[in-house]
Amino acid sequence: MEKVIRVEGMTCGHCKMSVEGALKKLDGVASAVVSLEDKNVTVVFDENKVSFEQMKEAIEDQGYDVVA
Ligand code: 9UX
Repeated sequence: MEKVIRVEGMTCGHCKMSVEGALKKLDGVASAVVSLEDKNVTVVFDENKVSFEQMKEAIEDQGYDVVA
């Protein structure tokens, strides 16, 4: 499925790479695309393999805040 997750604190291209990279490392995440303008990341994932909670943690581990 596809989900748009709101993320606070991403401002430059390196932030974008950090968040996308951290999500893509998770088993079950097929793609992750950050929009700096929209302050979100669109994730395509297999909900049987990865949970929202795991994705939230991966983003927070990079130092950004997930807005519920
Ligand atoms: Mo760019 Mo993002 O210098 O936390 S990496 S703003």
